[in-house]
Amino acid sequence: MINLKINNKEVSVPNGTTILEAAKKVNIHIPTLCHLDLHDLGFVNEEANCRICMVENGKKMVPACNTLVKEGMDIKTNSIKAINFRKMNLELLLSNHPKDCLVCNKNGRCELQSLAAALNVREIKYDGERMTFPTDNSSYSIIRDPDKCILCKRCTTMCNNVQTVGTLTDVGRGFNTVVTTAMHRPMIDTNCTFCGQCLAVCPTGAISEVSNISQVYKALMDETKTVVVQTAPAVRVALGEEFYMEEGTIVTGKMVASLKQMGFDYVFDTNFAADLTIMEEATEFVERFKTKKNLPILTSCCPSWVKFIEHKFNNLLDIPSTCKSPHEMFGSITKSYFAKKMNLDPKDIVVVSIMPCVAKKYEANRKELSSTGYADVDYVVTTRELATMIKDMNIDFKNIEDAEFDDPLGESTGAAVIFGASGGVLEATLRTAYNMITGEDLKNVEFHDLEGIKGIKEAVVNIQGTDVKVAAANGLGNARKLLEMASEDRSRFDVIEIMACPGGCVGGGGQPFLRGRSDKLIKRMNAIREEDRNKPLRKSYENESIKKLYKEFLGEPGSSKAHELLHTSYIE
Ligand code: HC1
Ligand code: SF4
Repeated sequence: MINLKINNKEVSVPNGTTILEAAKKVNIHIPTLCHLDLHDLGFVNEEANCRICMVENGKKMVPACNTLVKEGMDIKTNSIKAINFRKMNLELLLSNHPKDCLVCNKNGRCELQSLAAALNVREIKYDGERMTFPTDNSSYSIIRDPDKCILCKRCTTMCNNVQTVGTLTDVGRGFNTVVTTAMHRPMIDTNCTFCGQCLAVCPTGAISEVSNISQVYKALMDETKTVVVQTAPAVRVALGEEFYMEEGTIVTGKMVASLKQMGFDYVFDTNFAADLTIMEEATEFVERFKTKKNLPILTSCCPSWVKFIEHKFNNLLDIPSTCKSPHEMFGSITKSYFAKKMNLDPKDIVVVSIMPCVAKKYEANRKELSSTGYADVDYVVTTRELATMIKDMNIDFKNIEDAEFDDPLGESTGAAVIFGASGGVLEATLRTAYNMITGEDLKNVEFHDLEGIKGIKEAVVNIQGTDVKVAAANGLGNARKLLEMASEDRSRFDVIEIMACPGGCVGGGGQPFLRGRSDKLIKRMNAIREEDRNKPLRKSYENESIKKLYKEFLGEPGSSKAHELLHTSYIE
């Protein structure tokens, strides 16, 4: 053990500990900016280039985040010298930063802004030359504004080391350094999967989502349109965080009530379509499993993951399930079945998806996802954007009385809600596949090996004497590992679930920012599991509205009508 003093407190920590970690151990806060430690999610940014965490070590100033403790050190984190150093480094950063905070997309959520407030910066002393680069708003999901970049490299660490996609890189040296894409290509023309994880860790407004709020407001004001909204499983366990509610609070009723107050004509649930997805996907799996063809089947509801396999493993494009993702299925069912039921012309229906994800914006714009001749989904709004809309409309979210989803596309089972947490789609599939294979109801519906934030989870489930080998990966780096295993030995797994974001959709790029708190993710996952346990029905085939949909409209799962509306193909 190493013994040292921090602000006169005796500390004893193992060799190899940084000053920052040692300080944390004795509850001494040292401000940081580029540093971000989410090691249980496989992410640590150790660039040490912002110099905000400078502390006094005897006569020297050192960065706390990458200086290892030494025996007998006497560290002062809050001396006037340390504070002035920190402030000066922040002022230098601000001197090369736009001053449009009042209208910045990150206003109120920016770590640079919070730090300037916390360090009581009142003037920007150094007003020298400023670098300026064009903004990239070529994609449907992400806007990059390099002028707001502080070169913390969190995004490049995420994109290269964790997601292993390799879209973002830093080029140039010193003052001319910029984070960009290869050959400065617009994002839309790169291999970016739009997972939004770079955005989720960006401390400033340098990477942000494309907002669809104004299009939604326009649709709500258009009296010729019927505006239908659906909400993804993971939104209801995170939205409350934007209103300072306890993390993991389930706010389904308040979310529905707010959407009704905003003026949506119908408030439905993506969970309904998640049950539908299970009916189609389990049918597909059982068929492939019986014929031992095209295994392992890969889940296809995560658009980033789909783009990843299209770019990086296109030799495996015969194995993803052909099912559209639930929110896309929802869109095509709304513009066909529901339109017919309500005597509406699909051209007059606007489908809005509230999603924890920015890749869903890109997905909604994939041309093939338009089974009725109109885009299945018109606009995608993230959890954060929904919070902004609720605030825009002065809705008292904390105190609004709960409301229920509308019928018939609002009914769902517990199998649907667990889609929002890694391992959930797999578990939901197994609950229904078991019934399809055996004709019996599965008694113990929880597969605990598939729960939690571990990057790769494996399980073997015995169905009528036959082992079904399953695995789930969250994060694209883990997906890559799992796919490499599956490529080497196609018989190793029968079903694989992949979600591009940490913990699954609960950790999506459109969710409230974690700001270094991976425990928030665990609380959201626990809330998802709780919502499942609270549901009277927990298997998709028990959903009465789904049974009715097949009876009245689709026929059997896997029918030609179901294929026309609910399945898709992939781009090689
Ligand atoms: Fe997801 Fe899905 S679970 S992809 O993670 O299959 O975004 O929440 O809506 O479509 O249902 C996201 C979440 C979501 C779809 C479903
Ligand atoms: Fe990389 Fe994902 Fe960001 Fe695209 S969205 S640049 S893949 S981290």
